[in-house]
Amino acid sequence: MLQSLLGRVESDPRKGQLRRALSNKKCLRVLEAHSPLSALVAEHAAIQDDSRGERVIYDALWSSSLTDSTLLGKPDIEMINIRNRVSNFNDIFEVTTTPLIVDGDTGGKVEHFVINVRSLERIGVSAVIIEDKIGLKKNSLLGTDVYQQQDSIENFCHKIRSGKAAQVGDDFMIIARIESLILDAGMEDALERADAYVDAGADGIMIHSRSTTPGEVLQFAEQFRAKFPDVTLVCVPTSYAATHFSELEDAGFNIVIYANHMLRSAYVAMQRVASEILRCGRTLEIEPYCTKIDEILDLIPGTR
Ligand code: SPV
Ligand code: MG
Repeated sequence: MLQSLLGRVESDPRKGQLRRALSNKKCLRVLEAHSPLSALVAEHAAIQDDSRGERVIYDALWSSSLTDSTLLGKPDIEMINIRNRVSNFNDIFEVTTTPLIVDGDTGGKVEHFVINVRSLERIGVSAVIIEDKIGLKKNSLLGTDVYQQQDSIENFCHKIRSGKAAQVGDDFMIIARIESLILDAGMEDALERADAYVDAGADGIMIHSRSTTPGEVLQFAEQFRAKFPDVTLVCVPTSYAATHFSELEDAGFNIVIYANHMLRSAYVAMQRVASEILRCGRTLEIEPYCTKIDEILDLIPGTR
């Protein structure tokens, strides 16, 4: 029984691809995908960067709690939990080969988290990121405008340790997300938590910020790197959007997540089209904002 479970977990090549990419590249680019179609768009996006002499692609996909919830018309309060999202992950896996990093919210109850770790690992997810909050989770970018509570270091370390003990193979990663800067608990608190979470077995640290400038995450990266030269460091530059990838890469980040941009961009297009059809009384005017019918019919193999 255990043998067959181990066989299934270890036979999925996608899962280990994230660790391989991390050992081959200084820093990975990760794009949010909320559906198989958005995942396909992300997987096919590529540019030639002559200044770096490389073909630039997204190395992994991010399944965001914010966009998965928003897509279903629900608030980002951990109501659409990991188990509700698994079928979406599977649908994405059916049509792509890019590794997936899952936003695991707070990880929930430890007893639930350990089961979810195994489920994610079994279906081929490469990593889960859990944030150190408890109680009713609200989106981090709301900061202190809403009531949000940070977990104790002790509790969160227990969750990390339990998750690591639950996974079957070596490839799956559990990344601990620190919310100290989001909740104005300060840099010292963030660094103390990073120490403790790495010590508890976290495979990486995500430092989140809602500042519109990168100063605090760059400061965190400098101090973290001095102590942990090799531990995976992750950031999500949604609010400090003017900061270039190369600046974060040079600061020592290993994963940069563009966390919600596929859904936000699709939403703008849908709003425009919905109101313009009403305004114009026909669809001719919005054609330039739509994929051509021939293109959509050719997009997915097997449609014709
Ligand atoms: C998400 O994408 O759901 C995240 C990142 O958790 S943030 O929205 O910035 O909290
Ligand atoms: Mg989230």
